[in-house]
Amino acid sequence: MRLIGLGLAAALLAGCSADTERRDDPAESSTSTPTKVGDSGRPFAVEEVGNFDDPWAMTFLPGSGDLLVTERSGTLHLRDADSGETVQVSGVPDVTVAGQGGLGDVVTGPTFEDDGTVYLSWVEGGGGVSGAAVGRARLETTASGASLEGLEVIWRQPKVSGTGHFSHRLAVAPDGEHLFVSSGERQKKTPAQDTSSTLGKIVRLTLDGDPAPGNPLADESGAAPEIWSLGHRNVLGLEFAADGTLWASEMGPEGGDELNRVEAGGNYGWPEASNGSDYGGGDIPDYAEGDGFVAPAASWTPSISPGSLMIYTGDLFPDWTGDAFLGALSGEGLVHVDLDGTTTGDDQIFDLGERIRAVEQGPDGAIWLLEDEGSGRLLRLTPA
Ligand SMILES: [Ca+2]
Repeated sequence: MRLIGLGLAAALLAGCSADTERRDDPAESSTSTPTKVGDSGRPFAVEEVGNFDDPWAMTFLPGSGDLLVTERSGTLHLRDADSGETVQVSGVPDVTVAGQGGLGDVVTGPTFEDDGTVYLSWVEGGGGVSGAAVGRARLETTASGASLEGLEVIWRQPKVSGTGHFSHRLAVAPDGEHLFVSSGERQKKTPAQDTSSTLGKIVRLTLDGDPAPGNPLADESGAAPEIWSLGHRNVLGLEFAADGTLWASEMGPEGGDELNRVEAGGNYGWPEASNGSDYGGGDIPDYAEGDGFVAPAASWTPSISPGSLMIYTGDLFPDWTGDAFLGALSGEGLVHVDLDGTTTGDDQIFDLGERIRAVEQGPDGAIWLLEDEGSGRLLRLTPA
């Protein structure tokens, strides 16, 4: 494992040394173009089971199998598993809708079946600055509707100018004691390497939103104690595998989209290293042995724009158990990456002809997708 101290030292050294030490050599790149699979090659049937306005995230509720769906404009829906009907959930916080921001992720807490605890993320703004907030509430349902009760903000991203790269994806750890949040670099680049800032990081919190004890920089003077890993650009997928490994999908710049295995204290390189380039062709060194950065387990050039990540644990698609699935925005499909524990194998993209914003596994092992923007269909994939 590469530690933060080494990563920063390497970055500083690289900044002072010749370009030849950090060359951008495609031959050394692990980047790939996935095999494209059209309609006829799909091992699944696609069924439309709903429709939402600019949906962003969804999560299935333990027990009932009902589905919560967020819309970026600030609406939360609850879809009944049996009838397929949806109700609007009241008590959602006011959100700032601008650029990539709005209502974001929703996940259930580890005690959901006892107390209805859910976690949400959204963007707060005002005075020309904005940032993501993470809140906790209880979902209460009645015969006629649903509401969020006792909503409290438990963590905030620093507020800065601009409307991009909030990330604000949530994942509850399998230990049931920690909440992980991806905190994007807000298109400011350099904060991702600044350990005093939580921008460009994945943070690890207690379920109350405090910095979790034992975080890797907790004893480092001036460092943000929430930090779990750094050097991230825009992590829009964050998911634990059954073996407890945390995986993250990350939007690269022009090319260089990534699937990363997230390690405590790992430095993932942005903006010092990327298998992509700056928009317009500006060079960014590829990951290279000895650069102090954790290279991606898989990366994609040209971009697929991964907006979400799911690790499959069902048995409806037995060949896919343990594999990673990414919803591709510009790639307009579902990317499948063969995962064998911590090692990635072949990848393929199922061409769906629409930007895919969210991917989740349903209670019965079906794969559920949400299309992006406008009238986004909710799709259910089952074996063909
Ligand atoms: Ca590069």
